[in-house]
Amino acid sequence: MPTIKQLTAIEVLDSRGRPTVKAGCVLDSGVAGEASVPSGASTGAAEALELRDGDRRRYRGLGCRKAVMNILNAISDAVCGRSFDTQGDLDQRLIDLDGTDNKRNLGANAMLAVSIAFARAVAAETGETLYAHFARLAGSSTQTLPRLTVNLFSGNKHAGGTDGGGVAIQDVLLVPGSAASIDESLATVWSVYQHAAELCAERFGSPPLTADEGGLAPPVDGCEAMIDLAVEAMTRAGYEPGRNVAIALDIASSHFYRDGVYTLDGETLDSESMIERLGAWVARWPIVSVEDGLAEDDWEHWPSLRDTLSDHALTLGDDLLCTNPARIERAIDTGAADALLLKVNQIGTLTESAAALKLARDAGWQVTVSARSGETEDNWLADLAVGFGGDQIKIGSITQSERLAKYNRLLEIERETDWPVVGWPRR
Ligand code: 2PG
Ligand code: MG
Repeated sequence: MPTIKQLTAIEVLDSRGRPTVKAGCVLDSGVAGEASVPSGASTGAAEALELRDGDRRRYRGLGCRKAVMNILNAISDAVCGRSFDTQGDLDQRLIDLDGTDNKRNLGANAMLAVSIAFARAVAAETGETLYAHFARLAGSSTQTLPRLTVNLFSGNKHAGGTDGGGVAIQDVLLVPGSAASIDESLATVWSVYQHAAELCAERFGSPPLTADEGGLAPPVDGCEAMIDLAVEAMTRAGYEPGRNVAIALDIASSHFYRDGVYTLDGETLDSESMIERLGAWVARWPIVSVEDGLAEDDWEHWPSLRDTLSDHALTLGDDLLCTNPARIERAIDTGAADALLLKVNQIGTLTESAAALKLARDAGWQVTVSARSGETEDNWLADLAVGFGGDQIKIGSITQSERLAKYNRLLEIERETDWPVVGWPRR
């Protein structure tokens, strides 16, 4: 039974240069594990609270010293010298100690860093790979690798917002559907990315800026032009859109929804018109997944969105669900979605994330395991996506080391296991 001897914690910086938390967990045996946690920019209102210092003189209030001190004091006092049979026991201890509904006492950043550091330490002690350990936590026996969904173009919150005329939707992603391996998927995506960058340079006179996750942020005239450009890049790269490579969209529509209307590239759409628009998009382009097509509090219209998309694409809930079992249950009961975007820092512990996964699986949903727009060089997400048996993984683009740490880890896991990439999503 693993006994925690000591916890360590420091503030480190994420890929946007903002503070985040790194924790270490040393077991009595001397074996240790470490983990850094990511941070979102386009966050859902129902996410667990990421504890920030609020001192405007330091990192404009974004410092994580309080979260670090919570690990070194309150959490250490509660767990050091104690044995925890399972991850569930440790996580429950953290949840009880926090005692709030959104982890605002200890901070989800502090709690998740400890939760994953403990998992890493236990996996190391038992000699298990981290993905096998995560599989055991989730009760998953799946022996597949997740299909990649890779950020090609970005808009809105990941590309400087829309005030300067930026595109409303957040991400246009490539899904290398016919690639049989992670290796082939990456080579396919790389080729389309290069052609897209060249196309942008030809069309706009200069290479495009890159967004937070390394996607290109070209000055296109709206969302539809951005999707068209993605299709053109695929064709130029020699792929057949819809056969070799498809598209996933993160509409992130909560961020352009106010007072019951969506402001999409200057147009004002009510919920029905927004659904109609997305329905037209999935009929026109090879789109296989639509994330947050409606806003997180537009619950009433989500079932109709799902009905409209279901012949073509997954109705994927991110801000809608926030990896929160209560919200997922509501979505299952009302038929609001058919796929879960799973981000462990939205809920704050591995055990609750595994509960979210189980709910989605029991309902027959697909699952996309996702990074955040602010990431670190830590690569546990790759092991999590494999261990949890994710159908898709969303890490961002293929140009920045915080993303590549995870892609490279997937390559290692592929080499080690030789497991196949899961089949084409739905179509
Ligand atoms: C999303 C994520 C990742 P963020 O909306 O799906 O792209 O963004 O981490 O900023 O919430
Ligand atoms: Mg999203």
